[in-house]
Amino acid sequence: MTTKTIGVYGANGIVGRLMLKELARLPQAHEVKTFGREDDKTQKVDIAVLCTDDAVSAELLPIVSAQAKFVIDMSAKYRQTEGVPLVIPEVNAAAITKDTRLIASPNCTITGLTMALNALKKDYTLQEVFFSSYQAISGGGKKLLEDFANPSSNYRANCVPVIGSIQESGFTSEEIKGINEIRKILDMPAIKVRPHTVRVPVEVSHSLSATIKAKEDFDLQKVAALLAAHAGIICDGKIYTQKDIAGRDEVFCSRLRLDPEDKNILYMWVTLDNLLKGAALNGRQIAQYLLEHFLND
Ligand code: 2RA
Repeated sequence: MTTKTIGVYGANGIVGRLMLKELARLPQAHEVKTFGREDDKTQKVDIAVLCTDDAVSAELLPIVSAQAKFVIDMSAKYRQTEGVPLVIPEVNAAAITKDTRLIASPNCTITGLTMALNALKKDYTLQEVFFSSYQAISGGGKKLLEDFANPSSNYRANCVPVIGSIQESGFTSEEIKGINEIRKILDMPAIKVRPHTVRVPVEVSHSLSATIKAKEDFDLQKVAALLAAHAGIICDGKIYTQKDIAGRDEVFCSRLRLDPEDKNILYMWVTLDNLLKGAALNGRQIAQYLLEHFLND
């Protein structure tokens, strides 16, 4: 493969910095250019990676897409746009076709749970998933981390059950993203998703407690085997906390158990590094897929 050019926009943010580290892990070295606010963004690149917020991604997209063969957007801006694949490579890389130009990377909150559901979906008819999230401060970006550093921050020694903005329905924007993104990635528009999202005083890594209902009764051994066999998931009987796995690439599924009265209801605890598999690592894996399948000359 000839050397390709990858442009990273927003390289000074939390995800942007990690993206540069991730791109350095590609199996083949490529030229990586960084673009700050003031830089000329009309240079040609093979892949543009937008590590920017929704508003900046919207501003940049028309400019960079005129110069780039592919654009990977890490923001939420285009995740629900018709025709834009929302991709976790271990789950639905095939949603990227030769005609795709823009790919969205999902919300860190649901990435791990969606991978677990994908593993289970192979053998079970999934109907419903309830989850409560325990989300790290770093998910809220640099500003929230700065706020958290302040001893009087409301996020210190506290759990805050509002992430994003509260909508007319009473759900937050974060919860609505969770419903829509799980459905889109798994291509299961009818699955019921019942979310509750909470910010906890942890700097890195998100956890979710999930309760999953299938049409069939679950077999716990089979569930553990399906999860362990799925690319990117560790399920080995140990219990994983946010502190244990910060800095790790994988999604960790633990505390598997069945409801004592209804064997078609499974409980689990899902933990992942929100900045890695929840963001920069997932974006790098999308770039790697593009390089291997569409830019491999
Ligand atoms: C959060 N999931 O943790 C969001 C960030 N993308 O705030």
